[in-house]
Amino acid sequence: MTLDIATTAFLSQMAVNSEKPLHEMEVDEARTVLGSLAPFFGEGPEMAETRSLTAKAADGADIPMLALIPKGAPQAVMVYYHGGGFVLGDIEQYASHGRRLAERCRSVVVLVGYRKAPEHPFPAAPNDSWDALNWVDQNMESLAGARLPLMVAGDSAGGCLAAVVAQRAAREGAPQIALQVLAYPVTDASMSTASYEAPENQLLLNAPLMAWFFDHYAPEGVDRGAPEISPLNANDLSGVAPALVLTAEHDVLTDEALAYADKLKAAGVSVTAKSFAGQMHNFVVMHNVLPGAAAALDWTADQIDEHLAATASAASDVDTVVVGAGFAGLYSLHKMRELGLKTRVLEAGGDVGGTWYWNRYPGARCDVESMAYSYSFSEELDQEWEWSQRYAPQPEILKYANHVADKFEFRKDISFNTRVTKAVYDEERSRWTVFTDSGEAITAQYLIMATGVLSVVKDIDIQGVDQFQGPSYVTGRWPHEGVDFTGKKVAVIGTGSSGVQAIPEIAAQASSLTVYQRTPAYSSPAHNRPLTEAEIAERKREYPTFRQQQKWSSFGFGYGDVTPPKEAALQTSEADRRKKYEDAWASGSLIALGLAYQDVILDLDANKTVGDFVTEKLRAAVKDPEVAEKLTPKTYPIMSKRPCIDSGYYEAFNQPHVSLVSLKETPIETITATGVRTTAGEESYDAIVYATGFDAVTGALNRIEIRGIGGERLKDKWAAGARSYLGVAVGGFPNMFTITGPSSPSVMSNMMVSIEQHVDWVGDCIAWMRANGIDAIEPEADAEAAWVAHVAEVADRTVAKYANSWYVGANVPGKPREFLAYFGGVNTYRAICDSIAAQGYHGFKTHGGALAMAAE
Ligand code: NA7
Repeated sequence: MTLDIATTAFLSQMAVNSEKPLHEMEVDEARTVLGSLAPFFGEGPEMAETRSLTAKAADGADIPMLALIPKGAPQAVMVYYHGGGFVLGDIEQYASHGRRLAERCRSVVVLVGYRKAPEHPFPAAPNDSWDALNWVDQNMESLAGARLPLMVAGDSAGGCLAAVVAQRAAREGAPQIALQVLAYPVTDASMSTASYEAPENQLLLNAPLMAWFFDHYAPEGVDRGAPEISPLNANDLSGVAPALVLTAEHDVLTDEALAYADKLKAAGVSVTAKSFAGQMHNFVVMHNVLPGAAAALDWTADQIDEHLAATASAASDVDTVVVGAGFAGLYSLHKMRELGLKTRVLEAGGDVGGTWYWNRYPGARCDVESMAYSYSFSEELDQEWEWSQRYAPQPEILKYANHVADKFEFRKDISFNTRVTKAVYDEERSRWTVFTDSGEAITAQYLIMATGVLSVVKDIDIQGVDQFQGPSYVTGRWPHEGVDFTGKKVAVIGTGSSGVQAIPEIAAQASSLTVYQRTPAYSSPAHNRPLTEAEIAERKREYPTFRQQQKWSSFGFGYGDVTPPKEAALQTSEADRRKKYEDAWASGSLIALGLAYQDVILDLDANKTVGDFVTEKLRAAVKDPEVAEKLTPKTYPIMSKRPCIDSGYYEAFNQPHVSLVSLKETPIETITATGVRTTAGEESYDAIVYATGFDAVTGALNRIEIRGIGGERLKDKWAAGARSYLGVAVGGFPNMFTITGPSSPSVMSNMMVSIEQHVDWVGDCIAWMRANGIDAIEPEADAEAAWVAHVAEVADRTVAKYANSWYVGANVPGKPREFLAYFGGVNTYRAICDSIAAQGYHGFKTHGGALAMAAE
């Protein structure tokens, strides 16, 4: 026998505690014993709403029901019949299983309290089941808010009832059943299959217990072979609803369940059947003790999703689904429209803007100059839009995103407040099915993941975060209405770019500000200022040349990175070096110091000359030497973590109401109800701001259940590191394109330039596929492996390896350590991508069409 270990342990415990078998008990006693198993079913998730309902049976009796309404928009309604041999079990015992089904299958689950034997023998149970089903069908809109697909489901005896009502619905032409979900259903009361004989199947359910059930349910004189008791005996199963049939390897009911699946199939019904290895009868509901229950639930939910998607209306088919309506998503939509492809954009936020929609904290702005951090694809747009400042603040960048969306009428193809939960690739049809939290399933040939690289806020890994009674804020999810800190005592935790930008602005409002710093940042002044009309006019005049310049520069800025530095810091006199660093400092550019000399990011000694220069500057800016000392980075080379540019960051600490706590000296023990407790003691606050960063680059992709060829999950493929080809495509996930994905220049560049480069390249690739009748494209494993190795090797040449930064995933506990971007330069990367395309997409394999290659 190959029972899984959890089942073996459970049965051993039962054996130790057992008194006598159920079938030797009186009915009431057996019901009590079964009821006592409820703790093994666990609690189940919280629902949006639970409703006790009553349907009327044809004979006037009440049929109690429990409707479990999950959070989020449901995709279907499931009428569920519990197991228990028509004698035992009730809707209360099944409530936790129902809640799990409701949440995982995104369905309103209605548990039916059909009348049980022996008080109410056959046909009470199937009649009540039928009446309840019709009640739900007629009241669906009040239950689920809309007319949704209707499913019937059940386990064991409940599986029998589900099968029976599905047959009847087919016979009578209504109600329309989208799917029947049968867990080890009773389908044959003869109890004569081989499953009944096998000694290893006599677990929880056996022939004496089944006989005891049937004796109560269908006592002498009742024809147990009738299809209403033994649905396997139905003559004609054509037109019956599609079925999912799941069975346990060690269950007396397995053979009859599979025989029913086969008979349905033979009648032309679509059936998906699965036998769960190492499992026994009843396993699907025993969530607290048997991991097999979770596996069965996952399988059921996935099958339901896929089945409902397959039957979804043709209106849900498009050429391309784009996930995200930030700058990458908007430009992807534009490109797809240029190619004449029908496209849907799905966006979790309430409007366009991505990063700039969510990050509304005070001081938020981009570290790339606005005239460079903007689209280049439309000369008209370049000429008509006016930036007010060198580094425009977040509201202005968001306004720009809105302007672009209006100008190109993007919104009509975007669904807002719609989060993509899952995407599944069907290799036979070369299509993706994309599932959303609003219950929609959309199929598309191409899937463009424009999900952003800094879009998932990192879980705050500080103890006690939930305990604080006052308001707390996360920079990456700032309230739309803004926050007024006037007169408030505020704590800010985190001193990366977000903290560095927010701290001076919060300090300007708060009566007291304490900054909790784990690792000091290297920051230089942004020298932000309003743009003059002359500057704007000149840049606009130069735009055509400037945009080209950006594309072929090393960071995509187009200023300061067009010509690579030739000199080495270590071969330059100290006086010349200082002059260069002073110029870089005065320039207010994010990259000027790093690009001052060619060896700054390659050589630790050269790097130290820049680090020392910045330290000297900060010590000059900060009046209190003790505070300056704390603010001085000592544990990593400059540029190995993302540098910052600021507007008065160091100077903020000169104000008497601003203080700094070094968490290296006094770590946080916990957040408390009133404030923050470090090893030095507790401090109370009116508000806490977390500027603790993001699950960068891979976070958004890994949070979606993405399944490629053979059902492989992207997050499994990436468990040890994000493997892709060029950061834009992933082997095993055909026709999925990741805009600014891991191992592309992305965060090591001006995102706008990298976004446009990726989207243009993807557009060209799709156009090429269509011109050649190619259905699908994906990287070859060798090409992918070589690219991953190259990206690592390039990063390894730099000082980046010396820091525990988000660049290498070190900020998220458990994340694999790897450099998440290509450090070889935007220009080099563009040349590589162009060359690969010119060679007929070298390193990719294709499916379908004249040029179809190896994999066919
Ligand atoms: P960052 O750069 O990841 O900064 C997060 C900050 O929060 C950083 O100082 C972290 O210290 C600190 N942090 C994170 N977790 C903790 C805990 N548990 N305790 C104390 N301090 C913590 O995120 P940002 O939002 O500032 O910037 C992200 C990027 O957005 C930025 O680089 C730009 O590209 C735009 P640590 O350094 O990990 O010791």
